[in-house]
Amino acid sequence: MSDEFRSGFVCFVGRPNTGKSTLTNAMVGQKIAITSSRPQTTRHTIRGIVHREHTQLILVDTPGLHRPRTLLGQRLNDLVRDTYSEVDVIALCIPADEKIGPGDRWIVQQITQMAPKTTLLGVVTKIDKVSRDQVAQQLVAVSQLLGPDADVVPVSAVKGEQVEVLVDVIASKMPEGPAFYPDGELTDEPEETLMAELIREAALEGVRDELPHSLAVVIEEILPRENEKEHEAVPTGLRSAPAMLDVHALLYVERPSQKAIVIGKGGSRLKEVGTAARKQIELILGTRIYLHLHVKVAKDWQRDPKQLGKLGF
Ligand SMILES: Nc1nc2c(ncn2[C@@H]2O[C@H](COP(=O)(O)OP(=O)(O)OP(=O)(O)O)[C@@H](O)[C@H]2O)c(=O)[nH]1
Ligand SMILES: [Mg+2]
Repeated sequence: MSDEFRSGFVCFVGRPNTGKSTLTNAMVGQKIAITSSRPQTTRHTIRGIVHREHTQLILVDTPGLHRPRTLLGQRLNDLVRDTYSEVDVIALCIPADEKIGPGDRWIVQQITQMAPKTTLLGVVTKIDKVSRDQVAQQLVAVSQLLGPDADVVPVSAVKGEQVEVLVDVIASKMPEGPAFYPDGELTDEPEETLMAELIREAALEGVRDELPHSLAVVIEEILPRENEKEHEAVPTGLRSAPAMLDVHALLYVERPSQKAIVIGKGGSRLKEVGTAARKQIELILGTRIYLHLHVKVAKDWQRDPKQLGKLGF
């Protein structure tokens, strides 16, 4: 391979819960996208940047594709389709432990229709969950799905297996060109969005049924603590920041019964969510924060165009 610098965009697509965001984080080397065992965790495209000596890859993590049941679902599908035309490589993620189904075939059909010229790559995710034989079988199945021209790479983002191989394979498909982002920049997510997402991730933990889909988080206000001393500033994390921030966030749910669940008995669950989210935010941003969480009902917001607009969809 030549010494030329290569750079470009790759988007990870796939059904919900196939490990796209976990893989994005593993390749970037830091958590920038939230993950959960509930399907449809990711709700906007998230850019993660991978820096290597001769390469810069911009990863675009996308919401899982599925048959939409709400206006939110439709909007998310449209969002993913918009990314097809903007990337050099489309990487379709299929877990090693699930059979290829109509959902995967539908995605491949969409991609070949919308972006017939874009390089398509198969990624078999979660290989730590099955035997080597099963991985081999899934590689064959994905190869058959995508056709003979597509490379297929097996990875485990959780175990870190084959992650660098995937970086190399994607890099080899990128055009020659300069870096798009300065060294060390890992994402272009605004801090406010990161905070809101980490709060939503903490709130997703342990809730069931429809509730995960009904949750949305909005940061209302971020205020630096006035009487904190200058020299107490924490010099770590993504960016330098004041010693302490007061963060006011609103958690939206769709029904009063959900509000009660999220708050918990005597506010106990909300307190747990606040503690978990605060730790994550402090770790990633390197700033001490005080979280003020409030829960509000926005009736059926997933189906309501006006409310969706207010929540940024
Ligand atoms: N064992 C194992 N689990 C994994 C791996 N990658 C992801 N997972 C798990 O799979 C679940 C879904 O992971 P996500 O990364 O949130 O999946 P996603 O494709 O981004 O999901 P959506 O955003 O909903 O489309 C989580 O519980 C992850 O911990 C892996 O390599 N091995
Ligand atoms: Mg995701």
